[in-house]
Amino acid sequence: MKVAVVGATGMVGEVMLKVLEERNFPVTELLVVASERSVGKTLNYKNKSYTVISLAEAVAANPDIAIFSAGGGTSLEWAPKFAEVGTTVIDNSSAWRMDPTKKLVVPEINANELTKDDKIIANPNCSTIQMVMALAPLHKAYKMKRVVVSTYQSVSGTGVKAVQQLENEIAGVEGEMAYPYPIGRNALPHCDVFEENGYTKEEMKLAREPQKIFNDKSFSVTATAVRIPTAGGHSESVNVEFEQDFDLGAVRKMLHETPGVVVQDNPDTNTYPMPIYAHDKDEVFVGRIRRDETQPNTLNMWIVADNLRKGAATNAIQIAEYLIENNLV
Ligand code: A2P
Ligand code: 11C
Repeated sequence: MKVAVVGATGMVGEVMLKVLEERNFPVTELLVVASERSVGKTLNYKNKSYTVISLAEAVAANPDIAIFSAGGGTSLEWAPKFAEVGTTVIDNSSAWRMDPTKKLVVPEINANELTKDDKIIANPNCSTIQMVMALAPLHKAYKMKRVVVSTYQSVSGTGVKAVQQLENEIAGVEGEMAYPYPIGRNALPHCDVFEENGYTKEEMKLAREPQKIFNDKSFSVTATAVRIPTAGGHSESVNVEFEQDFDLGAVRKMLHETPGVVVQDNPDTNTYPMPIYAHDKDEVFVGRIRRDETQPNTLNMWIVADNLRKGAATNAIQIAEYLIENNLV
């Protein structure tokens, strides 16, 4: 496969190259693509050096697959240009996610919807991916009615500038601010921009994307998204009410048997998911599994994943793997 990584110099792009390498993705030719600012720089992949090229050069090279993580604006402008020359684009930005003509895919859940005609495929938001990974088997068994989620999101979700802000604050040095307030020793109930309804864009992604992924509008999600001073890994407190009652043992068993999900749950040994465990892992970790004793058919869970991996790079690369395995590219 001739593969283009668009946004290769960015935080997600760097992890994409690492994950492609680790999974021994069938790359016959690699194109590393970034903005004009980075053209001519070099990046490493499998101990070889690659020179960064521009988007126009990459389109002209006609890759089989282009994996984008270069921001929504770049995707809106350039994904159609790749699609026109026959490239299949897997896009990690929010640009196409809610476009009714594009699929929004978590491979373990709905990759079977993909066809050869899908030339622009959207990767969901990181906090959505980890939540739906844990909810999918439970929704199938007990039918979700309503989800209340509060997130604890790492600064890496915002990008390099935010990671730098946290590091500067820890080191006690002045620097550029990515957030309107300090993030060290703080918690900001503010991820992405505010919308007219008083929710942030991140909260509305959590509300809307699951319905599209499950192709089901019979349940609702309400979210509060909070930025905390962790360097990597998003955590979520999830309260989910089902139509049907469940058995807690069966819930644990189902989660345990779900590919890509790891149950870490033993209060006796202080075992529960944490960002420091999830770091650099592709799985979604679930713990603190317990019944909400205040209302029927309701469950509480704590879900953690590496937002740059399963939340972004790994999920996108799993989509590409599915396309190849099923001759869809
Ligand atoms: P560059 O490094 O040249 O700015 P992050 O999300 O970590 O900030 O990374 C964003 C990625 O998207 C980087 O690789 C960045 O390249 C790339 N990028 C940003 N704007 C553009 C653009 N207009 N065209 C192509 N790539 C872009
Ligand atoms: C965050 N979820 O942690 C964001 C990062 O819609 O792809 C990714 C933004 C997106 O702030």
